[in-house]
Amino acid sequence: METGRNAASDDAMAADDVVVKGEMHLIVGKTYTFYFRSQDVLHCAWFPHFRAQMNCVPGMTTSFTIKPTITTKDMRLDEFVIDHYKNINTIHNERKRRIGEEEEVVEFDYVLMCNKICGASHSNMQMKVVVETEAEYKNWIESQKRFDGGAVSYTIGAAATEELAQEIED
Ligand SMILES: [Cu+2]
Repeated sequence: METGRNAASDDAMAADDVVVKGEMHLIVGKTYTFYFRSQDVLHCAWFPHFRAQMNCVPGMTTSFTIKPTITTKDMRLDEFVIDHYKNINTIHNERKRRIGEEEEVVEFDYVLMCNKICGASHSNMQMKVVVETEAEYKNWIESQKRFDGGAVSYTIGAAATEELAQEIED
């Protein structure tokens, strides 16, 4: 039974969960269904580049299904994205120089943000999203730790099998 925010630490079934902070990795071409809940107030999960958003409502579960089709690396090679980020970096670094900070180069990343003004920490509610090949995903996930501290093992092809099963069900 779920008893609170850290309930997973009391649940032996959570031992092989992989809990990561700050970014989400998705395999290109795989279908994902996200389920949303809220433990406090109304939030809104927004993937602006995927044109997908959904309210996260206390007391109920909402969801949407997406299939990312372009990797982060390929997006960074897109002419429009290159031009757009050239402009962003020009404006960004003009400001950096004006306030005496070191210049930096910002690159395109997919992002997940909260799209409801939900409270004082609203502007912290954003996360980098990396869309990558399954081989790249395997490298990344296997560099993470399981909830119980153990090593993570990922089998290439497991995601394709899951997707096939889902399409058959539909
Ligand atoms: Cu918010």
